[in-house]
Amino acid sequence: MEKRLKRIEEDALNEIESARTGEELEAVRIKYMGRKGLFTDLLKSMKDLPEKERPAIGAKANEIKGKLAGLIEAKLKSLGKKGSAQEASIDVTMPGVEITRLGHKHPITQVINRVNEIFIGLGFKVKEGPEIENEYYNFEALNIPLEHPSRDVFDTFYIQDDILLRSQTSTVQIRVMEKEKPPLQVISSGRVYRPDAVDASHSFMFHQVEGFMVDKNIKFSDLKGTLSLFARQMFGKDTKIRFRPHFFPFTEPSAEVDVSCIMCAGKGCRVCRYKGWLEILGAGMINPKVFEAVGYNPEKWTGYAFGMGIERIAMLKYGINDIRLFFENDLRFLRQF
Ligand code: 2U9
Repeated sequence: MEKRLKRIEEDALNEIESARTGEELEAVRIKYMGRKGLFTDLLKSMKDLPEKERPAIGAKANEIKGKLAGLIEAKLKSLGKKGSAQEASIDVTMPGVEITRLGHKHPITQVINRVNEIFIGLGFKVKEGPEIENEYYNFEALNIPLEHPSRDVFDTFYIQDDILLRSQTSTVQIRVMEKEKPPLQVISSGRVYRPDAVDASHSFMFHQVEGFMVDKNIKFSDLKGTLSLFARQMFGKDTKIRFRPHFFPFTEPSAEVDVSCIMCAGKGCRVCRYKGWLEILGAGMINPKVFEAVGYNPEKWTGYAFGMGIERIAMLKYGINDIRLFFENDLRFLRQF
């Protein structure tokens, strides 16, 4: 009986040792320790032993059984760890997971990129600047006097006395002019902030693109040619532009610029309120006072500047009637662009 027990132990140890999977180990466990396993057989046949030998053999059999059960459990654990490591590794023969829904750029970013692309094609450089600014860059350097209504707390977000959220991207233009010498052609875009009551056409934050060119002998006709080319590339080759006199402190003379309606080509429709024209930007010749602020000689240098609201361009281009849709992060809206 002792010999039989010894052999069972040796066989079981060998089989545990050579088992490679959890299933193989389970098979070993059932073979030796299951209800109809070899240990059960052995214990059953103890009734044939002389009574005085039974306790010692029984104890030995239970000891071996316990040892084997411990070994099987330990091996199962180590196999489990290896198994998960294998699962984590990549099976290059598996078919790939199809990506059915790709993300894409926000419509505002798409419009900014398109505007940049057009002006880059005309030799402009793209520059960025801070959204938190001071009064000098947001107002003074741009010839916006202290009494101007835009400097009021109702029209600008002040953080502290002289610290504010920029209300226009012209701040970037001033910073570039201060650092670099003409000739310059610069375009800059980004968020601007104004404490407007939010409704379908106003937001406390929106995006602007502004551009300027400074060189010798830059004329209003250069501005007209540049904006006409921009409008045709942005809205279609038959787009016309017109200039209406206006006032901005930072440009003189200044104008508001309209494009022929991109919906009805100027015939008149609901979008253009039957005028045939859509106002899309402001522009003008840079005021000599701005040149003086950045240390350029206004007798030597001339230049034009323009600015536009990106949301307005995107709303016209895509036929969107509520500015709030851009900022609600509703994927049903965003997926359409
Ligand atoms: C410098 C000098 C002048 C940028 C300009 C406008 C006219 C303009 C508005 C369009 C709609 C702002 O988003 S909006 O509300 N902008 O009408 N912006 S000229 O003039 C500059 C810029 C930089 C150094």
